[in-house]
Amino acid sequence: MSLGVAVIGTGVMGAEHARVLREETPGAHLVGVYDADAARARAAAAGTVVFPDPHSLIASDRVDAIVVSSPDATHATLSRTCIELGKPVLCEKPLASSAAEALTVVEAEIAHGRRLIQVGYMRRFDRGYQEMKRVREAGGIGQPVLLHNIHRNARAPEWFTGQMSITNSFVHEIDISRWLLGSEMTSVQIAAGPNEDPLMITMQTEKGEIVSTEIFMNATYGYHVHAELIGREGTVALGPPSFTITNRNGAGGVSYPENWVPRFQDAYRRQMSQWVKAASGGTATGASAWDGYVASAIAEQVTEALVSRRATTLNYGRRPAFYA
Ligand code: ISE
Repeated sequence: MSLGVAVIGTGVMGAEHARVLREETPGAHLVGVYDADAARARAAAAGTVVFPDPHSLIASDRVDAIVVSSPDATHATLSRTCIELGKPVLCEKPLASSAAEALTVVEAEIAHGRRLIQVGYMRRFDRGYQEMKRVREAGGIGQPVLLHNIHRNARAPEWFTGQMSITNSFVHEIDISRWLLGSEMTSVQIAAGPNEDPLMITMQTEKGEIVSTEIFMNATYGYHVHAELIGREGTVALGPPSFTITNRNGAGGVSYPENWVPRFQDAYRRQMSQWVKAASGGTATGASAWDGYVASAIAEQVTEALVSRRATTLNYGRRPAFYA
């Protein structure tokens, strides 16, 4: 039986999720969408239903599962409504706008008694990151000591602040670093360039590993995400970001996309397929509500460290047995 999925919010990511559901997801079909902008909703719906509001979409008998890709501030409330109706959710990152709000989703899910939330930290489905994790787990680089992350956007709107670089962009490194290393982060230190761009964030894990992350929102040349994991016996890093190398005007090299959608297209597709399998009765494989909470809780404390410029101990509690 095909899983009926509907998408709330059809901006850049929601429109892509709707397209992936229509064209590239076996075992599921797009039932319809909701967006505050009716023209945008119609375009993403591509002939399926345009719901008049998020609540009728969630409650519809035809909708078995929901993708939440509306503005960040709405994620937690919509996720909780889906939990109340017992419907699986793929919620775009971040899970909530604050740690306290993210915790309400965790608590609602635990009270419901079944895992319904997956948070869209799609890098976990990127083949490069998966290979890095496999190599580490197989002992291929010995004991990990350092993880270098680079996260560059071509440009951000003028109103984008250092705090937003943390809650909107750096949350990816929080999640992928925990996942790659299988370690929890215990402390953070931050340095900021002019106008808080770039940021250099250094975390340390419970095992003493160092995690360095450059966040640069106006790198101009393109969207570029890179990671290198250093162990006592070797290193493993992501490969080049493009499949081809171009030579032109006396220079040669790889190409960079304008934003994250082309860079992580394959990861988004694999994330959707595996979420659909889990929502149809399989086992969840992506970031849980707990992982979403931890990313938001750390991000919140990093934004405080950005203001105080002090080295900070990170606190976010222990993983409940429900998420073991
Ligand atoms: C954006 O919101 C995303 O989620 C992208 O994955 C990230 O790389 C980018 O920096 C964010 O602004």
